Order: sequence, then structure tokens, then C-alpha cells
Amino acid sequence: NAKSTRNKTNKIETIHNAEDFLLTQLPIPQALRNHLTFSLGKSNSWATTRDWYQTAAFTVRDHLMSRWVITRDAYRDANTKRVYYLSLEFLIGRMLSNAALNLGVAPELSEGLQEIGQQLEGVAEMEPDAALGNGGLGRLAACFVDSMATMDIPATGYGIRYDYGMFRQSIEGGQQVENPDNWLRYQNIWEVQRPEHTCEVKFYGRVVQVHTERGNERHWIDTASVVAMPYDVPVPGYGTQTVNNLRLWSAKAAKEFDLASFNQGNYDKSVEGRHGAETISQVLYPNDASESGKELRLKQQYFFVSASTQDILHRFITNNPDWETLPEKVAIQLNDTHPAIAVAEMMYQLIDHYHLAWDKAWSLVTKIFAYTNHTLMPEALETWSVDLFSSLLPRHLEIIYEINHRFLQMVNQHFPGDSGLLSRVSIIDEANGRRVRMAHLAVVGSHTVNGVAALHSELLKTTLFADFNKIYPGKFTNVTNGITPRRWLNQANPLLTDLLTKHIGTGFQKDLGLIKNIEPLADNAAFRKAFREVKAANKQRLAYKILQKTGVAINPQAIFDVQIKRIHEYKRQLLNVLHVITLYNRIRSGQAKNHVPRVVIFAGKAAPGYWLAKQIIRLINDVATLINNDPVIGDQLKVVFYPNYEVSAAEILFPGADLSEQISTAGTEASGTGNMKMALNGALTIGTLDGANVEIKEEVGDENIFIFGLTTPEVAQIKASGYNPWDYYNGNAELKQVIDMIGNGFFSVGELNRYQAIVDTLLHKGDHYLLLADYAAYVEAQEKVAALYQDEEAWSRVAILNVARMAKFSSDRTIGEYANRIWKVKQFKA
Ligand code: B1N
Repeated sequence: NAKSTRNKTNKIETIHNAEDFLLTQLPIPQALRNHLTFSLGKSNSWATTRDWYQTAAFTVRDHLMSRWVITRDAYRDANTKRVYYLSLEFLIGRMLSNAALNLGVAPELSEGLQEIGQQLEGVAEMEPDAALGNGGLGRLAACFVDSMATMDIPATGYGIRYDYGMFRQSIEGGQQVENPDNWLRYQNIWEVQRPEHTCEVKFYGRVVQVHTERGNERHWIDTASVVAMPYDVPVPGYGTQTVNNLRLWSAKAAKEFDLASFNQGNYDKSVEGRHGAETISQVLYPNDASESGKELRLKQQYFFVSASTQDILHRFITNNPDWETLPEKVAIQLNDTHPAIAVAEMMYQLIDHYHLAWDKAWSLVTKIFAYTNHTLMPEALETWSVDLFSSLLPRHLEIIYEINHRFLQMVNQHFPGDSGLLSRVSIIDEANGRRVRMAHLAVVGSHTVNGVAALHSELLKTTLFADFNKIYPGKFTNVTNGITPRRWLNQANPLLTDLLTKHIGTGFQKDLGLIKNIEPLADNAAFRKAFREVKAANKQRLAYKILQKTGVAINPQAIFDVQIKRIHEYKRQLLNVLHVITLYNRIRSGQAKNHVPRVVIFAGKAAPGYWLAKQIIRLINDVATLINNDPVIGDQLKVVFYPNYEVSAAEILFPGADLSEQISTAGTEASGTGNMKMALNGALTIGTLDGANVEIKEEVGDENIFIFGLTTPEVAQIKASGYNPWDYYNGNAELKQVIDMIGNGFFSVGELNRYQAIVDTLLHKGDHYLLLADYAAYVEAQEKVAALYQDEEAWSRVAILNVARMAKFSSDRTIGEYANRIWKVKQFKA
């Protein structure tokens, strides 16, 4: 067998236990000293904080490496079924503290650094975030790889190693400015280049008919090639030896130089070709829940999908005798439609490269793929023009046509003569200038399609995919999102973690189900006091960060009212602003009875091309400037825009929140995951019955959450019966005053019509997201929030119950469902 041959030929014996490696036996302080000398070439006397970060990272990496090697060998030797998670985004953030925590070396590392006069927190801050994602979808992928490793699921993530991740946001004159995120400027200690697994990815060219000994074949020729170079990132599980792999592809020119032009003395031209190829993995598209439609984006998608598919099939056929067992060894999850071209690529490779027959190949493909939908927003649904497709991927377009032809034939057999149905479900949209509908390709090519929260999955079945649900009954299901408690509780909130540990032990970190054991302590006054002290300390930490970043001093006694997420009309940051201005007016006019001091904190990025979202950021900052400098208001009300929201900022913001704003129009937010992070850190939610809020309410109980506003059916109904925002404007004096202030330039004295467009969307353009319809209910719910906050014992009781009832929202639960119901993959301990 393969293993014994390897042992004979390899001089180095395989090691099966991480502790058998000499390097990992070193005490951490000694390992730190070694790395400072031998990896950095420095001595203590001139080491900078960044040097100490790198030293610490090398030290933790040693512990990762040994387990990583063991895990990889064990998967190969056991030839286990594996999951491949294909995602254009992995928003993993910083790795040092997370790796140290998951490997169980965090306390030792912290002590070791202290011995040399360094604090782990300060050292960890030298690491740039790996910001390879936009928002919820990308962070979900990062939580999922953490959970898969923790649960010993043989899994690999595949994505792109962007040279530039999500842009860094700065605020200048109240406006968002985008700066490049050059995260690879300094050496990235958490990746290993694997040149031996390089692949070639083809583009353009044409398809010809060729007669071979196998018969007539379609050959894709005259293509242009790009090289895909993999960089592997280790993903350590918590409390296990398992370290899984995240393989990120980087694009390189196929040839270092075009020799022909080089020899003609045309050096510049030969280097140019290189640029073209390498732009593919240069930058992450910064659009959340909307598509760019750019050719380069389709190139990115095909680039990483083709390389990953080659890698997967090569690994399979090296270890298995024939293609029959492919679905027993391979499960591929498509993270939205961004990698949906994989359905066609898998057909292409099986048929054109491995010479399988169509029917055989298709029966394998449809047993391997599953697709997760993350949004119903029409502007996010990906379609590509047939023209673009036929130029960039002519062979894949042929394959898609054939898939579509067979699919429509099948539909026609089951629903004879329903031409409306055929044109609605066709993979090719013939009505809008011939476009390939990627969601349809993903649905047809997958055995299972899931939404990300119960409500969202229901809406998928009844709206977006209603026709498909009729054609494929049983294909659609729900898997509610989750978050990893390692990063979002243990790492982000060590004080709360310590408090919980003192009362219920450490088990909840691996099994969040155990957190329910703190529930009885909600009625224990001493525990509530300790819980409040933790929250106070986290608010202090946040207040200090806010002072550093914005210069705004805030009162830590005030209620911290937090809305942090991408800026988007449907998420309704504007509704929050309307409430802020309402509070301002009430305080100024002495009508704020029982007012509770509040700090309203916003953070989030707007897509650079989304002008209205940028206007919303500007309005928030203008409102903040006016209110924060009004001596009549003082500490009663402050508004903060926390710049450059990213994973590392979130780790400070969530634990410091009292109130979690989850106020999207019902039916628009697929799930949300910040809602879960906030509740797990002891914030109370004010929210609509949207996305996972519905399930958070089910878990925490109606009396422990502030739900307001129209429900999804009510939204549909009010739109159908002709919604008129003017009725609400004219019918509510406070609302009218607030909107008039925005429109009249009260917050933009130098430019009175600055916010005309915002007022227009609310009134003249029909208030698509029904802010005005929900305004009164929102303000009323906020009054209930303030009232409860005045009773600190009652408030902390509810906050504790929220924490205690978050078990469902661990991404370990989510991954368990994917593994059992969709991937049919078993845990495997290396
Ligand atoms: O995915 C998250 C959900 O919790 C959020 O509700 C949802 O809005 C988010 C195109 C997206 N949906 N769609 C995207 C991101 C980038 C892009 O280019 C779409 N992100 C979501 C996790 O399920």
C-alpha cells in the first residue's frame, strides 16, 4: 500500500504526534528567543513591536505546522471523503491570537511575551487583517473553516489570494475615502507557497471539432494561459490536532517573459503580458450584495474555479481507481453563485480532459455540488452576457447550452406546453439581451440548494426559486447561519469568557450548547453584578478606541447603541439616523421625558460606486458633528462613526455594545450574523422580523428582544396596495420635522441641498425600503429600550438570558447540519 512504500522510500519517518517534533517541545519563551535570532536575525535590544509580532507568529506557527502535516497525511492515507468549500471571499482577519487560542498555547505565549516586556494584545495588533472579503458572506466562510477544523471534518477551502483585500476606509471631511489595502507589504507568516501544485488556467480561444480514435470531440484551442500558484494557509481547529487547509490561488504570467518580444529587444512589451495575467488576483471587488458585471470579475471566478477543480480531480484520481466513486470522496459547496461556473468546469474537465461520456459526467456532477444562496436582492443576482461568455469561455458556453437543452427537455416532459415556465427557468435569459443566469446553472447542477435562515429559505421557495421548487421538489432546504464562538466570544471577549468559565467550566467553547447552563444565574444578583462589570470594562475599552480613532469622548455609562455592517439602503442606517435626530429634537425642546444618555455608534463601508450609501455616511458624520458639539446636548446624546470597520474592529465593537441594531426591511436581509455576535456578547436586539432575527427571537423569547415594524407579508401587502410615503410624512409631525431638517441643510449649513437626494429617495422616489412606514414603531420600540435600560438589574437579566440562549447560533451547529444533511461526510480525527 501507498503508505508503506512511502515509508521505505522517504528517509524521514512520518511522525504521527505533534509533540514528537523537537521544535514544538521547546518552552515558548525559549522558542521566542530562538526565532528572534534565527528567523529575524535580531537581538532583543533593537527588536521593534513588529519584530515581536513576527517572532510570536513564527513560534505559534511551529505548533501549527506539525499538526498540519499530520492532518494532511492522515486524510490522504485514509482516503476519506472531503468537503471543498469554494468561495470568492474568506474574511479571516488576524491569525496570531486565534491560532494561539485554538492550539491551546495562548496563556504560555502571553506569559512568554510578558517576560520580555511585551503584551500579547499590543503585539497582535501589528498583524494586518486578512480582509479577503466584503462582509457577512466572507466572514461566514471564515467561521465555517474554523468550525470544520474544530469538528475534525476533512475540508479544504478554496479561494483567491488577493494582493489587495477590502479597501481601508478613512473619513475625510465626513466623507468616505478608499485607500488600498496592501496587506502583503510585510512577509505573511501564515501562508506557504506550493509551486508543485501550480495549475494552468485557459481563457479565450475557440472550439473546433476533431476526429480522434475516441470519436468526434470538441477541442478548445488557441487559448491564452495564466498560471495559478497556490498559497496554503493552515486552519487550526480548537481543542483538536486537526489543522485543515485553506488554498488561495494567485495568478502569474504563464511565461516569465515572452521570449519572442524579449529577443527583439522589446523588453517593455514582454513584461506587459505579465501584468495582464497578474491583474486577475490583484484586487477584491468591494461590492457587497451587488454585482459588478465586469469581465475581470468573471475571469477571477473562472480562474479560481478551474484551478480548484483541477486540484480536486487530480487528488481524487491519484488515490482512486476510477470515476465511479467520485461522489463518495468529494463534496463541493458553492458559496453563492460566485463559483457556479464550477458546474460547467467540472463537466469540461471530466469530458474533454478525462474523456468521460456526457451522461456519466453529469450524473457525477449532480451528486457532488450543493449551492448556498445568500441574497434575494435582484441587483446581486449574477448574470453574464452570452457575448462575454463566448469570447472568454467558448467551450463552457457550449457546455452550458447542452446542460440547458437537456434540462429544458426534462421540464417540458413534466410540464408539457408551459412555455412561460421554460423561459422563466432557462439558464439563458433571452429577454434581456441573452444572458447566462448563474443561479439557474447552480440550481440545475446541484443536488441541494439552501438559504441561510429559516425565513430566507422559505422566501427562496416561494419567490426567487418558486418554479424550480416545483420542478425539483425536495432540492431546497434551510441551514441557518452561525458564528464561531472561538473568535466571537473567547477571543473578542476574554472577560466574559473568564466569567462564564468560572461558573460553567470551559466546555462551552467547543460545545456552545453548554452555555445554557448560565441561564439560572440570570436570577443571581452577584452574577448580574459581575456580568455588568464585564460589560462596563468592554465599554471602557471601546470608548478608549473611539477616542483614539475619532477624537470623540463618550460617556461609558450611556447606552451604547450599535449598528455595524455594510452601508446599504435595505439595512436602513437611515432609519437609525431619523431616530437620532428625533432624540436630538426632543432633548433640545425639553420633551425627552426619562431620557437615557445614549451613544449611537455606526461603522461600515459603502461600495465605492454606491453614491447614496456614501451620502448616508456623510450624513451620519454631519449629524454627529452638529450633535456632538451642541453644549445643550452634552453627554445626553453622542453620535460616532467608527472608521474602517473590519474584523479586528468588530472584535472590540461587539463586546462593547448594549443595543444591537438589526433593522432591515422585513424580507431583505438573508440572515445577518452580526446580530448573533452582538447577542452572544450580551447586547439586546432591537430589530425587525427579518433574516435570523426571527430565530433569535424564538431562542431568547419575545420578552427579551425588541421587535418592531412591518412583517414580510405586510411589506408585500403594503407595496401591492400602493405605498405612499407622503401619508406618513404628513401624518407625523416629528418625522416631518426630521426629514425637513435633513432636506433644508440643518446638518450641512455650507451646502443646504447636500442631502436632497436622500430626501428624494424617502419621499419622491417612493421610499423603497419603507423607512417612513416603520418609523413610528421604531421610535416607540426605542422608548421601551430606554425604559428597560433605566432598570439595570432587569436589563442585565435580559442580557444574560440572551447570552445563555445563543447555543443555536454556533457555526459548529451549522457545519454539523451541512455535514450530515448535505455533504454526507464524517468526522475524521488525524
Ligand atoms: O451573506 C451573509 C448574510 O448573513 C447576509 O444577510 C447577506 O446579506 C450576505 C455579492 C454578497 N449576501 N450576498 C452577499 C457578497 C458579495 C458579493 O459580491 C453578494 N453577501 C450576502 C451570510 O450568509
